[in-house]
Amino acid sequence: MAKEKVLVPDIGGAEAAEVVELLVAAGDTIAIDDGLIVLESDKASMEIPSTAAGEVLEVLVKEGDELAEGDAIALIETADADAGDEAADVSTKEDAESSSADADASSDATDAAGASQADSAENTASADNDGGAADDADAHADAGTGERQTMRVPDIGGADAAEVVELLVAEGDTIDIDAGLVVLESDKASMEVPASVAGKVVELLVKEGDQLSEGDDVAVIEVAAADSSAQDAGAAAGKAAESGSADESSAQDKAASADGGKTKAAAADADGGAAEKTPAAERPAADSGAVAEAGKADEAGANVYAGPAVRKLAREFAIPLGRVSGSGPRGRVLKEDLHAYAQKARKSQAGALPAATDGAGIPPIPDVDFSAFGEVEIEKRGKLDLLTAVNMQRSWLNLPHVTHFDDADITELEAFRKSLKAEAEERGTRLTPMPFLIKACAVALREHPKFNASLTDGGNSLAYKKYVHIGMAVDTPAGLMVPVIRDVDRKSLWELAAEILTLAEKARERKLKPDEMRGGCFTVSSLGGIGGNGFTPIINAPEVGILGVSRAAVKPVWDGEAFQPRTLLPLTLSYDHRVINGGDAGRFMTTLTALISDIRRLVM
Ligand code: CAO
Repeated sequence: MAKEKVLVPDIGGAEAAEVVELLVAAGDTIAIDDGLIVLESDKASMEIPSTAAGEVLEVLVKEGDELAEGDAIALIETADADAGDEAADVSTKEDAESSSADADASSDATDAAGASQADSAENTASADNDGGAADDADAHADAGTGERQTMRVPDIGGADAAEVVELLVAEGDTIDIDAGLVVLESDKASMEVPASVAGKVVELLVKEGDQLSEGDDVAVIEVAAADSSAQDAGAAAGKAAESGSADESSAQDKAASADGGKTKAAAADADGGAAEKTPAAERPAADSGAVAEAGKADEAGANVYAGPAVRKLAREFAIPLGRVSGSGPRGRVLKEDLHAYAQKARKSQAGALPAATDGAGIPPIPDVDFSAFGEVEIEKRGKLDLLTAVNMQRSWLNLPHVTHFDDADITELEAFRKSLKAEAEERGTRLTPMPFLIKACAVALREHPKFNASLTDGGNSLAYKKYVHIGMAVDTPAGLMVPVIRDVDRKSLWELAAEILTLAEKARERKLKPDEMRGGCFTVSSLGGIGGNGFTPIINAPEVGILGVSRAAVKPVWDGEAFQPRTLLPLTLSYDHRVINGGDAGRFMTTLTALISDIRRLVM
């Protein structure tokens, strides 16, 4: 068995890159090319593949370490000792030198083969000095009059293609040299394609979802007049990109043969570095300051200084990168900054909505500074209000709501109710339509037990309740409350009338006990005393139905011979379509309206 140390290959010209993720642990068995760690520089995050197969004896780095080319990552006990010591020994400790020599060979090869590419990478500043080298015909052909340049995809770490996952600029944007144009993601790395010139984006040649390969056109930039040095360098980059694939492949070949095929990553990562190598490290402070400033105003984060991994994380959690202040060098946004932002956002919502929105995958509605349009007064929302919001949104997002509309003829009910007004007063109560409606619902629920059920067992079973407890929505100054009237089917209209009054009063005075708000099977929400022709109530999950009651009105109803003035009560039934079908709802409402229209049926 031989031991082999896997080293950091060329990392695209970056002096150092941070270990942001360990992909293996001691004891793991890995194959050649399996990712060992993820490194992130200020321009790219890349998975560093293993050059050996076998068992990981030791991981020699930890998250947060800054690594440079040639640093040791892991010690592998190679599986195929028989393959010959020669191959296995290439990267052993003793041979670390030869390994870095390989890396050098690879980068030499790159330099030699793609000189203009490498030059352009390094020499934004020196382009003036060796302008002759940069000013070749290709560069000018690409730059046209010298004012426009096409930015192309550099070497993408050996991947055949990478997907455009984010556009960082739009046509018309004015950008600095080195500003990211798009973020590309292959199965091994995520990287920004930076602009090698400053200027105006006149044409964006790609869209999200496009698959790009090395040398593909990304955008056309109208070079800023003052940016002549950048222009030269950019021209060189343009040329590099054009000549890149041939040069690179020969570079890779050379490097591969030099080290027995083990420096695939190194050669690949020698990198379209052309553009990448340039400036993050060399960018003048004023320049990055400007970028940071622009970033603040830029909600989407196009001009924000952040690495691809951070951008990816921000996308996953729908965090507007433009609003996150970066605590890294030159204002770079770090992962910790995203965590801090998310935590702050959560706190500021006082535990209100996250439960409802988390996981829904729906981008949040952005905060608006309303004071920009006129005077505003900010009032903190109460706990009850926030809790209602959470419940409403959770129900709305989880339950497929359908609402069924019908009218009940309450002409007789109203006549009967009015005839009892005096008696109600004597009893010290009030008889509104509500007790009749709640009673009718109880009878209908008994007849249609599915409406008195709830999903259980992850939706695989229905729990049919043998009791009929009905919730009643009460509008209170503090927010919406839903006390529950128990065993409605067993109570008289007078008992229900009294309980409705008591519970509504308790709700308004915030004296309801938690137990008085639990265990409902169905809810009635009446806006009849307030007004409206109809509304679609949101189901109080895990219940499967809710009845909305609107304001009754006298309307002409055709009786077959003439129009008769009848008092019609608009009813709406919202139901959970996972449990209730339209036919069920129609039958339930037919029963309910028949009961309400002829209250003698309530006692049958
Ligand atoms: N059509 C016409 N008049 C109606 C009516 C209807 N559908 N429902 C009630 N009324 C009348 C009542 O009869 C009463 O008049 P009288 O005193 O002359 O009889 C008047 O309107 C006021 O009734 P009320 O609202 O005080 O009493 P209620 O029993 O009808 O309702 C309660 C009690 C607690 C449900 C109600 O006060 C309430 O809070 N409703 C709001 C519910 C709500 O906010 N739902 C929305 C939830 S989603 O945001």
